[in-house]
Amino acid sequence: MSATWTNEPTGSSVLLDWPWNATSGSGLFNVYQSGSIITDATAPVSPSNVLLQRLAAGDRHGGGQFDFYPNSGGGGVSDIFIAHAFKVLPGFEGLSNSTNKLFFCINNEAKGFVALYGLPNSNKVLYWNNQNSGLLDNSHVAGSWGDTPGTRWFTPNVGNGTISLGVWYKLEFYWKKSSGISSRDGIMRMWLNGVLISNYENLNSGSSNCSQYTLTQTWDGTVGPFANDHVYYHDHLYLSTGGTVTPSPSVPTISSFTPTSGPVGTPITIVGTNFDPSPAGNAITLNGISCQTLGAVPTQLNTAVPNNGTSGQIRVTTSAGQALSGTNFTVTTPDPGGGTGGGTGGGAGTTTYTFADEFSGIQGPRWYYKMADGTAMTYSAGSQLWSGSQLYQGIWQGGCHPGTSSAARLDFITPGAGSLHITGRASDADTGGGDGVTFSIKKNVSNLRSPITIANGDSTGTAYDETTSVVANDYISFEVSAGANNVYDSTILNPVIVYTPQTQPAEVITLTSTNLTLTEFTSGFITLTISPTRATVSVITLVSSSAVAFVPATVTIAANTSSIDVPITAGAAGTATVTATLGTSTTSSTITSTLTPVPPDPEDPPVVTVSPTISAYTDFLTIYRLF
Ligand SMILES: [Ca+2]
Ligand SMILES: [Ca+2]
Ligand SMILES: [Ca+2]
Repeated sequence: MSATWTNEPTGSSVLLDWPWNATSGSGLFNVYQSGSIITDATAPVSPSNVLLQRLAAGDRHGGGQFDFYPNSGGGGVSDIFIAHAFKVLPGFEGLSNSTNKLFFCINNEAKGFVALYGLPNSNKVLYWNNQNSGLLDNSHVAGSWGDTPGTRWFTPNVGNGTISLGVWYKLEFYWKKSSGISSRDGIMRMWLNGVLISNYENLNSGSSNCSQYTLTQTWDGTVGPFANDHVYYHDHLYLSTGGTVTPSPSVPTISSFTPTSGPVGTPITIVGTNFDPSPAGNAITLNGISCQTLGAVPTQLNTAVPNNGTSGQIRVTTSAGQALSGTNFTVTTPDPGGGTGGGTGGGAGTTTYTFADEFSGIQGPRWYYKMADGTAMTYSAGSQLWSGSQLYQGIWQGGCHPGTSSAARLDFITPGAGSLHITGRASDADTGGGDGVTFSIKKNVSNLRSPITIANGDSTGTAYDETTSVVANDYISFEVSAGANNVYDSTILNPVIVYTPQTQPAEVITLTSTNLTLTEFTSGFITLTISPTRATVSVITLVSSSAVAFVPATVTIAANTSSIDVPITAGAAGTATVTATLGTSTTSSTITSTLTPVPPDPEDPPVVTVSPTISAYTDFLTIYRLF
């Protein structure tokens, strides 16, 4: 793996490592002998030479074209990693069709490209377009929109792909073909400055190899007029292939959850893969409503129905991507009487942890088997015993034995903020002799109650019953120490801990969105605003009432962010309503598509406003002409 390009698949073979000290060479062709090498000391990868690529004000075509044919004698490559350090200079407006191409990754079925998508003088976001004339069907892919089958746009579905002007970026891109012409196992990933922003692993990418990389701003598409030069600096270009894609898949999956229904406060266990082992690394929503992550291991998450919870799908978002449950969790009206849930330690939302039942040969996720200084004990499956380093020091199901000078220590890690109710009884389990033990219960090192002295022969022992407020990852330690000697010091250890999550404040969300009027077959944005902002990402579902307006299926408002620009593409003239929904909150926009103005006098220079789809089709014809 390259030290500069940290997301390059391991074991890749370098195809091109080009610092832009020249505009061509090593198989890189400067098709129109355009561009120039200048210096920029701030270039991040291979200063200070950079390629200056310019699309001059008023140009309708051009901007230069630089081609590379990977494994040109051997039929291309089945996967390609493209790393690229670039900067877009201030003054850049963007083209009227929103499609500011950066580079192409091409195979026989598609002429795909990465674009800085966005209307002139508004935010530009790194999108992928799998430009093709219907050979590929990606209509199943959430986070994409466009033709079925055919060309679609793929939005950043993991992170923020917004580009600022005048700032250097390190973009990493990975593409892998599908195993068959209609297979859905192609991959497209993008990282911006090392952070994953797009991760699609279920693509119909076509079954032919990538045969061409092209750096160009327009590639023969006809673009509308713009007032300022569009200038890109390219510091470095790096292409490789054939590496092992790891970790793959890193995107979380949800295989099941239990229970499948319950009232507000009901604990939910989510089973799946690739969850973040840190609770804070998993954002959980139920029907779009944020839930607390109460516990996390890679294959299991614990949460509870929030106070304002409503029935719907469960979504888990990690740094690697999102998983959405295939079925709904149903929020029921609570049973006012005792009902079936009225047993001991009850109350909606509580979770009971019984050590004697949950003893296992694995450290965590709740119970940890330690020596007094916190060092982990070692498990023997044959004897089902955790052993410390000192003679007889150990913990087993329902009991423990101290070492000569180091206690046996059982830790319980708190799953989240709330309170713990801790009960049990400490007593002697071996009345054969010795001087007894001391039994302590501590919270984060400090005694939670005064230590219990258990004399040898005290098989009745002393009950404990403690309640304490906690935050996530507070730990409770049950420690048994030997006294003057550790003979006959086996001790009963049977704590039961009832965890009650902190009540979550009811969340009231207001969504608002703007209306938009567009000329038919052009694109624009509506602004979707959320109030108040939320500490977690908000995945908002979008629906258009008709083919007058095309919208992405979902958009994601980043944590602590108040709004997002939602791309809208107008279809044939008419009016559509776009509805945005998050949980029980909803808003609507009116999208008006108007007829294209009467064409100008044929003697005037043509003014062509091109939709992404028509542009895509034009490009598609062009590439087939080139072939
Ligand atoms: Ca350079
Ligand atoms: Ca003793
Ligand atoms: Ca004893």
